[in-house]
Amino acid sequence: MPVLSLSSAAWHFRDAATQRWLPATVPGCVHTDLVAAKKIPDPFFGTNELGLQWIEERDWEYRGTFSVPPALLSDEVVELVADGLDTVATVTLNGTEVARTDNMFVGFRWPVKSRLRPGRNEIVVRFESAMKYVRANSSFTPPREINDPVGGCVRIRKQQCQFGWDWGPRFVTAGIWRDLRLESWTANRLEAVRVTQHHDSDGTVALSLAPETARPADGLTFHASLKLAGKEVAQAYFGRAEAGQRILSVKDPQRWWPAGQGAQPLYDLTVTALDAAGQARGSVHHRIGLRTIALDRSADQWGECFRFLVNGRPVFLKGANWIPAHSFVAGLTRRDYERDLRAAAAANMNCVRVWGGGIYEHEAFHDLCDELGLLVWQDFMFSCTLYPGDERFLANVRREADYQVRRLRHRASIALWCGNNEIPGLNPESAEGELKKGYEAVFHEVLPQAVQALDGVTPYWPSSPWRGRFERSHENGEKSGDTHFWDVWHARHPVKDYEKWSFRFVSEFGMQSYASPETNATFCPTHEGNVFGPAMENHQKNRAGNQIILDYVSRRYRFPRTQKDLIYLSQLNQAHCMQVGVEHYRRLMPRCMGAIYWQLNDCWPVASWSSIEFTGHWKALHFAARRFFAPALVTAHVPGDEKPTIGNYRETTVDEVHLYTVFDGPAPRSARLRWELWRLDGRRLAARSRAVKLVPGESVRHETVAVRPHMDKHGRDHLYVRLILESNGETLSEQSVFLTSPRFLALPAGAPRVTAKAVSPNEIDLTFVAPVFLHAVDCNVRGLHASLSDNFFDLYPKVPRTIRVTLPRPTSTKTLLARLRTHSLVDSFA
Ligand code: BMA
Repeated sequence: MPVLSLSSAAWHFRDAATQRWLPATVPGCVHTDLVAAKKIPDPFFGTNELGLQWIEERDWEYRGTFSVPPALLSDEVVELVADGLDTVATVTLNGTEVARTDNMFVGFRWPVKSRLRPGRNEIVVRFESAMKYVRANSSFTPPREINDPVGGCVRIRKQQCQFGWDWGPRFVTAGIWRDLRLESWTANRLEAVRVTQHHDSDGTVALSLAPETARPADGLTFHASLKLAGKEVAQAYFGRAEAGQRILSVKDPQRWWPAGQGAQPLYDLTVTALDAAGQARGSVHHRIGLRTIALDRSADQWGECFRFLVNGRPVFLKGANWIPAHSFVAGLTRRDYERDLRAAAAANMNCVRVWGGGIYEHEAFHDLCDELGLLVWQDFMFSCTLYPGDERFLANVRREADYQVRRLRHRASIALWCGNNEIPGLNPESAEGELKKGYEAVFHEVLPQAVQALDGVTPYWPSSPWRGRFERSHENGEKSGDTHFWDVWHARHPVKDYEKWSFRFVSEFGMQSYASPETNATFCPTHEGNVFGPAMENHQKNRAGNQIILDYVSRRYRFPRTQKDLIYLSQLNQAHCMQVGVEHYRRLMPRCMGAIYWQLNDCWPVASWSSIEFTGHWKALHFAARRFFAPALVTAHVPGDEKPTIGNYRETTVDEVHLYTVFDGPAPRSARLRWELWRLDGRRLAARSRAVKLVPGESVRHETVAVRPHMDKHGRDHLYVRLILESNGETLSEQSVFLTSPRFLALPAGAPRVTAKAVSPNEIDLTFVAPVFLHAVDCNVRGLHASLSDNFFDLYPKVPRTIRVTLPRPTSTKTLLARLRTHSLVDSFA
């Protein structure tokens, strides 16, 4: 079918109140176009955000001129297709209005043949200020939400976090944010194909195919072909009468699995509509994975389970929450998603939650999730506040849900449709009449109906968190549903409180840290880089953020020497908190079947809960995540705690260390569990090892190490326990356990000896050997844009540790060693 992309048209834009047109990019948005035209400075730099708020108050016009080839006009229908307009737009073609839109999350298709002419044409898209729209539609006033600085941004179906969030700036933009094109066809057009999989008991997978056409499909036949790695494995012709029935059958199917459970084979399905003369009337191509996904909520000994079954196998979901990859999402491509999604998979994650205050992500995002085996918990884009429920709004939501469900339902990685983020926390059930009705209508009628009618297989869950009814006590989170746990961080509870609760599934919990000095330098000149100064404060969007970081850092570490050390400690603290949470949730398996921390990525350079900085730099947390999400994990539960008594005397209730293995690999394996008790000055006091069997889905407590006698004799400030899980000489998992807060530890000073060995022009192995125990060694290779296979690791006395450094360009070992700086916890205060 002929297509004319309008991205390559000659585009200009202007403030609608002025006459001056400037060059524009489509897809794009007004902020990035203003930057490109040098009309505004870098919006992320310093406090520039504050001076750019005028942009949201203006109306903006985009004008494109393009030439229509006569062939396009010879078809019966020509449609203008807009995959995304942000947001209140009036579209005009050659001077005549085509349509008005008010939903950024819907793709549109308008017949425009009569308005086009051969040769030169002009399209104008005028965007009304979203702020004006919000004010004009003031009949609905939601109860104020903390992340809605505007008040009422929910009246418009637009990426909510553009209005500001507790990790994101306020840039209420406008623009043609996704692809825009002309498509022409005659007689009929195949629009979509609904694919339903049937996994039969003999192992065969059958696909039923339901084509959806622009006009009634009278007289059409369809051809379906399924290929794996370019080789056809099934094909068939079918008629309208067989639509929705089993069309293709795959005898020896290769199943798609989430990362860590198996491979991700993707089959190419192509369905073509043919008319009586055999002429193609449109074709749809999907890459699909053969798998079943179910949300199991059956009754069990604890209440009601909440676990995902993939191909019938229970899978513990390990992952992080995903926010928009950039403050300006317009025109993002695969490259923009690849870095962080690959990093998620590299950190042993098998899932991401697309959080409901952002956007429905780009096809490229979902391609990558399918390829990498990252299950997607897909929120609908509603978050943290109550929404209108009038007919006009509901119709708009219905259109949006229809569009998005049809767009994404075939994806191998789509595991769940979730109605919203955190709205039940605002007590919609006890809200005033209209608010309550609106809530019920959107999340218990319109959205589930769309999922049921258009997908029919993927489960729907009304909110995250949700328990099957309106209630959100921690006690009930131990029985059913999913939980967001923010006692640690927002309520400043002790980190140990993670271990207080036996939740069924935890879809949010988090701890902030500062981004690295390198990332901060991208928006802040060093002399203005004080974390409490105006530029850095503007890049800390949680009002209490700095205090809370300092609070938790001070509970665990000594007063840092420099701001760099503070940044390092904030990252160690964040990694520690998430480790405590995740390892607890994993030890609880199978009672708990998911741990999704807040948050994977950033949309600009900022202090936040992310494990990957905006620049792609991995924080200590991301390296820790790779360890605590490893399929075979050795983990310790240390019952008791150290607390100050009156007079600030330290008292501990710690007596024992309980050693567990947790395993969620696909097949059993044998391993050896070792522990060693060491004095920090280098004397080994005790050691033990035992053979263990790692069984999929099992968390097993193997050993109790009685540490109290050693604590009494040597003092807990002088001890650490080293844990190792190994198999055939390979370390599967390893960590150090302290019996007091690290700030009290008598850490020996020392630096590692480093040797380098080139493995390939772009890869160098670094081997570290330290004379003494060093905690959380941070290796920094300045300016080389290197990626490290591990970092923030412990070195044990005289035990070599090798990491691989991958460099974007060929680099000599000499250059690398010259750039390398290492420091460890002891250096942050010594
Ligand atoms: C959550 C999220 C976000 C927020 C985060 C940190 O509950 O859903 O709204 O950014 O906490 O406060």
